Amino acid sequence: MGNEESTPIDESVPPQTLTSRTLEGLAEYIKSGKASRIVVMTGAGISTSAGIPDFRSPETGLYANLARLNLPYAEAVFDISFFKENPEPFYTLAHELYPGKYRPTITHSFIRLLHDKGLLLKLFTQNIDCLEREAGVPDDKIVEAHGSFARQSCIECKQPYPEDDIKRHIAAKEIPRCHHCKGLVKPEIVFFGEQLPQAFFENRTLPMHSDLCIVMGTSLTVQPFASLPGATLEGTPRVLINKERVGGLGNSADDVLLLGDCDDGVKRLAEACGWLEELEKLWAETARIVRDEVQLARHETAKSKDEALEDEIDKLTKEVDETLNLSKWHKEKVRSEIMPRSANGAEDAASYGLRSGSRSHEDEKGNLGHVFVSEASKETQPSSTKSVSDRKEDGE
Ligand code: CNA
Repeated sequence: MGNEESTPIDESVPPQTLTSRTLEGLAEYIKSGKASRIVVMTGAGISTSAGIPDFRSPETGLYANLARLNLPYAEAVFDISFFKENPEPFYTLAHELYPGKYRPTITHSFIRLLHDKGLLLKLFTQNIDCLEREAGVPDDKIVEAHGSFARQSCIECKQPYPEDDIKRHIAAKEIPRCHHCKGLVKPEIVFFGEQLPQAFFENRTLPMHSDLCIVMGTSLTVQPFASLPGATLEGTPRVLINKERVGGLGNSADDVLLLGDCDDGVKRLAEACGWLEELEKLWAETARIVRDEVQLARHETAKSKDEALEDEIDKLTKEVDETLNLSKWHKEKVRSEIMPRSANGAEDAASYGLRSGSRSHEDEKGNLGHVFVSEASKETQPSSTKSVSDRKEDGE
C-alpha cells in the first residue's frame, strides 16, 4: 500500500473513455449520462468519521472492552469455534456496534443519492455496520460481502431470529437463545471459518456490466472482495476515493484517484456534478436516525428493566402469598386443634401471650400488620403487654 502510493501514475497513457483522468473529467462523464450502472465498493474507511472504531486499534474503547474479556487473540471475537464456547466477547462488541448508535456519514448518503438518481447498479460493502441501509440504500441494492447485523439466526437449527428480540437482548447485554432449539443466536456476520454469503458469489461478476466503479474507504487487502475492482472491463472508468492508494487502482487508463478523506471526496464529486445541495439535504435527514434509535434503545432497555422488576415483584408476591397461606394454614391448625378447647377466644389468646386486639387485627385486614407493629402503637402499648425485651430496655 505504501509502495503503491509512491508509484507514479503513467500520465502518458491517454484515457479511453474519460476526457481526462481528473475530477472534472469524471464529473463530465457522469453528467453526460454515460454512467448509469455504477458499482460502488466500500470498506471500514467510509464509517470511521461516523465514529465506528477499528477492531484492532489498541487505542479504541472497543479494543479495551475486548481486552477486558481476556480474549486469547483479538480475532477470536469473530471465530465461530470460540463463539460456540464463549459468545460473550462477541456480544460485548455487538452492544458497541449495533445499528442505531452511529449516524451514517455523508459518504453513505452519497451512495443513497446515486440510488435515488437511478444510477446505482450495486453496492458491495465489507462493512457490517448497516450504515448504508440506515442511509436509505435498499436491501436489493446491497451485497454485504462479510455479512452484517441486518439478519440473525440460530447457529444450530438455522432458524431466523426476530429482530426486535435481538435488539432487546443486545440493549440489555444478554445473550439471545433460539426460540426453537435454545441454540446460540448470531447476527449473520461472516466469522472466520464461515462461507461468504451466497449473494456475494451471485453478484461477483456484476462489475463487468458496470459503466463506472467507485471504490471508497478500503485497503483492498481482504480476498475475494479485493478482486472486485478487477472484474470491471477495460475502459470502464474506476475512481478511488481513499486516504491511500490501494489495490493497483491508478494503473489503468481510465482510473481516477481522489486521495484523501472520503467525505471530502464525495462532496467534491457531488459539487462537480451539481448535486451538493441535494447530497447535504439527504445527509441532514440521517440525523434523526440516531435520535430515534437511541430513544428506542432506551425504551427497550427500560422495558427490559420493567420486565425484570415485574418478575421480581411476581416472585416476592408469590413468596408472601405462600407465607400467608402457610401462616393461615398454621393458624387454622392451631385454632382447630387447640383453640376450640376454649369457648372464649380472647381469653385463650391472652393465655398464649397474644393481645386480644392483635388477632382480630390480622383477621380483619388479612395482612401481616400485627407482625410489623407501628412505632406509634408501640409507644401507646400498656406496660402490662410489653414484651420481655421491651421491659428490659425500659429497666423494668
Ligand atoms: P481496512 O483494511 O481497515 O482499510 C480501511 C481503508 O480506509 C484504509 O486504506 C484507510 O487508509 C482508509 N480510510 C480510513 N479512514 C478513511 C477516511 N476517513 N477517508 C478515506 N479513507 C479512509 O478496512 P477494509 O474494510 O478494507 O478491511 C476489511 C475488513 C475490516 C472487513 O472485514 C470489515 O468487516 C472490517 N471492518 C468493518 C468495520 C465496519 O463495519 N464499519 C469496521 C472495522 C473493520
